[in-house]
Amino acid sequence: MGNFINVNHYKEESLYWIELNRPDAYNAFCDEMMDEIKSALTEAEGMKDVRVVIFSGKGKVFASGADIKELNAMSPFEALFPRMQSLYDFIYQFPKPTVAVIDGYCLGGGMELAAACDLRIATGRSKFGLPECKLGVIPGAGGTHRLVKLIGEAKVKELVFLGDMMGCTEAKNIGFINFVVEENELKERIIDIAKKITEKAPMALRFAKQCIQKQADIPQEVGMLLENLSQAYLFSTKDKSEGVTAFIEKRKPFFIGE
Ligand code: CO8
Repeated sequence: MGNFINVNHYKEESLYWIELNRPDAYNAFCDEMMDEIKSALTEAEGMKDVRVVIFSGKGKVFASGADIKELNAMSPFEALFPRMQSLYDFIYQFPKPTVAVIDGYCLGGGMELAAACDLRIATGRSKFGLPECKLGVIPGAGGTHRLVKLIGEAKVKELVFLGDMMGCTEAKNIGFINFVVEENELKERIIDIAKKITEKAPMALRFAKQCIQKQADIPQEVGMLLENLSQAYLFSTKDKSEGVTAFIEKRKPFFIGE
């Protein structure tokens, strides 16, 4: 595993942790940090025994968004091919389950990164918001698209137009946060949740993720066909035989991801 400056990354059993590590800048995303996240993800993708990738933030912040100090140096041409948007697309399409663990501020690009993950866990003191229009820019890394699918047009417009932060209870009520967790139980609860994912067949999770994500963009009959084709493929996997056999034999399945 390479050593990065802006990101801590390590593997613990089948979990791969990516911790945003610029606490002095409230974990704002500088270019190097985004490159490091991409490299860490590429490493996690290649490790067969990694089953879940977990994003967290060092200190009492998840992430405060793009590094505002870099924005004035960015040209319109660079903004046309934004690193952040392409990184978050990579995260959204990532073949393994991803979980964002939020403890503290989750703003702008931080909220968009969380939206690109499959599940979100947050502490009660966390705060969420999309303050980009105060800076003269928009949430340009899935905030006007992926996030709208997740929490709806009206709520995204409210967050963008007013620029106010919302608390964790509201974020849970609108379906952005899956689990609210006490700060002192955070690590334990993350591991409990992640372990439940690791007990499932990896290929089944991968196909389920693709089917679920594509549904909103395709007609129902095409979605059903995608579901059928995915299922037919899964019926040819060793893990499907193992899962069914383990149930019949009343034991835990041992999945190998094939
Ligand atoms: N970028 C750079 N530095 C930051 C950022 C940031 N996003 N947020 C905080 N910091 C730094 C501060 O400058 C400060 O550093 P220093 O001590 O050196 O002055 C340190 O972190 C602590 O910040 P504060 O003193 O402001 O701490 P507070 O507790 O008073 O406030 C807040 C915390 C509310 C989080 C406040 O810092 C804040 O409002 N931050 C900015 C949040 C924001 O506007 N985020 C959106 C950024 S834009 C974005 O994400 C998408 C842009 C799309 C670009 C697309 C390109 C193509």
